[in-house]
Amino acid sequence: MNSDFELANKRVVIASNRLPINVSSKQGLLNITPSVGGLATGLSSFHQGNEGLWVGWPGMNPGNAEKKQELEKTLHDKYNCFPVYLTSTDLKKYYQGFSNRTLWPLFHYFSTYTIYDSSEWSVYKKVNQMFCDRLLEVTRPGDIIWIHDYHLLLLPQMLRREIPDATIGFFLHIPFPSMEIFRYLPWREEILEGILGADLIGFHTYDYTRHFLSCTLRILGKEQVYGQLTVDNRTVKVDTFPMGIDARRFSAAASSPDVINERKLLGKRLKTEKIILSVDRLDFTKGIPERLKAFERFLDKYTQWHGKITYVMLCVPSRTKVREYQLLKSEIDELVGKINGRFDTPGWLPILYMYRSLPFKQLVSLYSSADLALVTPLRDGMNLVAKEFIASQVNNPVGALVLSETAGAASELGEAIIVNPNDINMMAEAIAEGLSVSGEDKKSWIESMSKRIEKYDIFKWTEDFLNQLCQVKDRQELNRQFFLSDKKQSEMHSDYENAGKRLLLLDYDGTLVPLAGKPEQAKPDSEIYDLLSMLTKNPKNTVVVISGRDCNTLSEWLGGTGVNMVAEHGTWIRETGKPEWQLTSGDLTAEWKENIYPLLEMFSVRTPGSFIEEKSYALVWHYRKAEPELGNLRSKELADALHDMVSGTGLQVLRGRKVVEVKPAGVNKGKATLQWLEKYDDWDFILAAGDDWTDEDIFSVLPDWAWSIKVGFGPFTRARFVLDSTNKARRVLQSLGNIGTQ
Ligand code: ADQ
Repeated sequence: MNSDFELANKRVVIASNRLPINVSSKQGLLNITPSVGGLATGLSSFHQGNEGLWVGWPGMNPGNAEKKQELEKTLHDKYNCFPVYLTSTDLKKYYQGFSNRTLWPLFHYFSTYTIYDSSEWSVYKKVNQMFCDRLLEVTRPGDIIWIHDYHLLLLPQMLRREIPDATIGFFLHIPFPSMEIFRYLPWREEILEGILGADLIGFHTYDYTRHFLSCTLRILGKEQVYGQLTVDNRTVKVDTFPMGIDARRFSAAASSPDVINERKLLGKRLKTEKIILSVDRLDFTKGIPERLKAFERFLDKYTQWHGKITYVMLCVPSRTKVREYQLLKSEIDELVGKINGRFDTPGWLPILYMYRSLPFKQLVSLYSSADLALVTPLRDGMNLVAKEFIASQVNNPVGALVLSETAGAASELGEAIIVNPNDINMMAEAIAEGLSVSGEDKKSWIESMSKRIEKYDIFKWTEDFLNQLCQVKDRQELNRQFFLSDKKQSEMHSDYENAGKRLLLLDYDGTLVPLAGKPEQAKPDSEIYDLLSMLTKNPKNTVVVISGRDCNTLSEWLGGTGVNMVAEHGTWIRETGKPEWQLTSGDLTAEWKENIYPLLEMFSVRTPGSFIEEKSYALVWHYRKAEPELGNLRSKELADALHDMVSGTGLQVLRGRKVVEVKPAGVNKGKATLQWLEKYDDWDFILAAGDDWTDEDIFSVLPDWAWSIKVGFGPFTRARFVLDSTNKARRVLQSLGNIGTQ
């Protein structure tokens, strides 16, 4: 499927907390500067080359309507941006509060820093709604809406409610934590449902993707198939997109005359043999105190480097109004003072600490002058600094990179010197290694990493994400064609009405009644009882409930409705009006059960919540009530073990919805269906409905013209049509039943 053409015709509207520019006011005049931070620097390059829009907080709230208008005009005309204005309370509770005191620490595994405050949550919801309202104003049909990051986790669902067929992508720039951490959130369901409003959900690494899918399964009970989930009637895709940078911009700048000049000035000013560099936003996730301690340990041990190196530590101020950040700033100031105080000599200062943002050229001059970069966050979604440093290595000799294993970038930049950022000794040794490594080694490491960074740059990353988003929309469109539309239903009605001999083959669990935790809880309610009775009363109808259930249960539950019944996936049959159940095959045995039972028992003991159901000619292991991931894993193990045991015995192992079943191989719902089909050769209406893999056997033996319906949405089926719930299946049957009575 190629979606390039479609993409080329679409406008991309980005929504993120901050616009890529920051507006402030100096003596009544607007001052506009680029925003700092991974998302803004990364996506700005894309935005500048695209006709699209960007919606977000501009960094200030102009006092009066006239100034607002002036700012909006400038933002729109010069930058294609639309502001969302936040009040000081919004900023306090939504931004400093829920975003940065709840989500940011929790998602970076700092659960002890995490504050749970319901008033902050309320404002978070309100601000997400403000973004939604703004997007509704500025978007037009056909736009691609691309929502970014943890500040706007509820926005995809809010927009989906307003524009059900919108194309919505969501990308998270920070880690998605494991289920064990995420479950701490009191609003975990709302957050997951909020994100699932998107059509495509992207993360930097496979681990984050895996964690998200594990949370949607364990918290919302949503099963995934190849990273695809079904939300209402929509297919939602979850995938990994490691974010790139505008690599050429960095390499070109590093060789430009301006930067060469900057480098010379820097060399003169620093007068040092080697430069060690770190560049971070000042944030507790970046591991700055740990890194300073490692640098101190290095100076203690490797005295031969005294006087020959300078550690340039560049920190950009961030979230300065949040208390934890203020405390961290004091801690860093003290550590720098202590280390410089311990080791400095006249003419040598070990650490040059800059607490500010630097213009692009100066930043690149630092990157390209450094002999060693220290990128050692305690946790980081990706970390673009590591990539920017590598892209700027145009000089000879090139620099070395020490990189934390807990930065998303580590999964792509394996040639770096990888460290555990909590291990001070390991980091001190890595600094020593990075300074001494041969030029040749460094060159080959940097070359390999540069190639990767150039290949998957920000443009490729964006294209990849947006193309996949269009493909998901194409797939949704394709799936929609299989939905039993109103038009198709009217066709079905007239087929039914004109038919003299109708066969209705209906599965029970998951088709007529919703799946229940325990088999005995899925008793027919009065509606289904009345519905079946109504259908069977019509003399033109032959109604067959064809189920995996045992004979007793079916007799007890459905005996009074007048339906024909097929039990145990086709092992037994009981025709309407006949008192006895008949075996469909003469050569069935049950002795094998005593050999298989102990294995199922062992799995039941090891899997809390699972249990065994014994039927006359089948054994079933149920795990619907088990913890979903454990249940899935155990079911695969059990099916493997059973396959080995039953090979050559005439038995078959079936993996159905939350069950593993062993039964005679020659028996299945398809064979039972054939018996009904062959009863008459002049059926002129056939309808079959089922939800499970076992029902695919029914669909596969039906004539092409039969109305076959898969209940519940799944990626693969042989049925011609799909209905998304038992409720809808009932409504369809009800409408047929009504025809007969009119
Ligand atoms: P950040 O946490 O902001 O981003 P990072 O990816 O390192 O982290 O990006 C920082 C950006 O700010 C870089 O582009 C860098 O050049 C710039 N920068 C830092 N200090 C600077 C300074 N003093 N002067 C000028 N520029 C400076 C979040 C996530 C990351 C993820 C990105 C992108 O936390 O894990 O990589 O988004 O998804």
